[in-house]
Amino acid sequence: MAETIVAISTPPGRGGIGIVRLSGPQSVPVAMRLVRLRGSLEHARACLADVLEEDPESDDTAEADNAVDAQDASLSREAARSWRRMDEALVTYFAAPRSYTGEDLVEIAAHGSPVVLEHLVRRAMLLGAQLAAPGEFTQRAFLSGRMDLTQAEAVRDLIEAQTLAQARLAASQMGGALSARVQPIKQELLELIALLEAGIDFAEDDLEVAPAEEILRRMDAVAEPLRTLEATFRHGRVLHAGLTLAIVGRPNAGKSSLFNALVERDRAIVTPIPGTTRDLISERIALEGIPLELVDTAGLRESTDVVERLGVERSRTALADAALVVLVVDATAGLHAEDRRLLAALEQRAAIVAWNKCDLQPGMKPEALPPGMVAIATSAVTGEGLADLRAAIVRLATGGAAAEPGMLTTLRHRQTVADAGQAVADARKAAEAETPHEMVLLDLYRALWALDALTGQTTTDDVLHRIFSSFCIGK
Ligand SMILES: Nc1nc2c(ncn2[C@@H]2O[C@H](COP(=O)(O)OP(=O)(O)OP(=O)(O)O)[C@@H](O)[C@H]2O)c(=O)[nH]1
Ligand SMILES: [Mg+2]
Repeated sequence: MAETIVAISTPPGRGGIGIVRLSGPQSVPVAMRLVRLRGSLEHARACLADVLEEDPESDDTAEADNAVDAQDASLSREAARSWRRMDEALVTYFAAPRSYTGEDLVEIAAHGSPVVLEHLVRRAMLLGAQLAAPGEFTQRAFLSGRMDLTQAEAVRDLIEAQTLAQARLAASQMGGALSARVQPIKQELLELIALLEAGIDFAEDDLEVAPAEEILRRMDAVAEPLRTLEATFRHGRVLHAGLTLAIVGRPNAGKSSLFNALVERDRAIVTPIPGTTRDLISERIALEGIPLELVDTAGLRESTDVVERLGVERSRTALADAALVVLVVDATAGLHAEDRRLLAALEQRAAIVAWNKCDLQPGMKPEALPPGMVAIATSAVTGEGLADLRAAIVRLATGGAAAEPGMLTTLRHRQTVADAGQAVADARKAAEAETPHEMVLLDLYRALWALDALTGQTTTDDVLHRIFSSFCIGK
């Protein structure tokens, strides 16, 4: 039988309310010894209760009856003891299988005092409950079939979301958006497999179950949506994980001014003196829900000043590390040799040129830039071009792909879909070469296995462990 687990499900520290959660067959008997209900326990109904502390003065202090299988017996023993009330709580009971974990589940919402909550957990453990591992409640929900693996991952993503768009993305995945997208693809694949299997069964009778073109067409009907799904990773990944954007350029170009405009507060020092910024300054912002770590850097130039030289070194590291780059050029000065060097280095990277101080050079067009490099005339002072700059950053981050339901958000997702796509491509090649269908089927089963790994039907234990151990305790 499954162990009964217990954990504090609210964040560490003090708060208005703190919740201890129990799940497993012994949840109710254990909970009934932690609290005294003032009403009766009903499914999905909150019930007021007193949190109990055993009175140390009392004679009967033994915790001998750890096994709390006979609820009535233990309750009558309880009655003989003397108790002190240490808190009031709301107790909610969810009967299996209609609970988060699919098991009997009890939530005790006491006041958020770590002392009280830890006391409850300690007592539950003395009564035979096990301390829950990180993510164990959700893992049980997955194992009991309450949710598939993509939905379980989405629970973690929702908790960790930093922007509303991330939360929405996680919520739609939690609702099964990704699984719903995979389902019809899997159905097509299963039908194709069934067709080929039938062909093998009838092979002796010399019956063609389906013409070769029909089989190829059906393979394409699986491969095509897989490709489309894989392409959603481009946007899904940045929405899920965010990106770093470095603002670089020559001293005095207006990097810190643009940085302040983008973070919408006066964060970095701005002066007319070149070499004002010495160290890296970073701030998190969200553009259309995409979390961005913005890094303002020291202006790039040769310097004899030790501090400035160290700052410039850091700028170069930040420039190398960033996923996106905004190169700020002072429009009144035009392209400098240093700018040209930077442009050449940025040619293969995701970069935008901010042709800044355009308020001082009205009507001035950015100088000839490498083909494909996006340039935007901006003014950190008047705000001109900033909306365009934000839009260009979003386009650069997402590759222009729109957000859609059921996007792939993690490398694990991408890998399984890519594996499935590759297996179907192999099957197609084999079919074209008129390989016996037994061999073609091996590739198709590989594709099926990969799709099942995405939703968790065939996921190995170590992968499951990796996923659930990234959760917090109590979830
Ligand atoms: N007119 C005008 N002035 C600007 C604009 N952007 C920045 N400036 C001015 O240019 C000067 C330098 O701006 P900063 O933002 O400190 O430039 P920086 O690139 O961070 O400079 P360093 O930190 O020295 O590398 C300040 O006096 C700003 O007010 C702009 O778009 N228009
Ligand atoms: Mg600066």
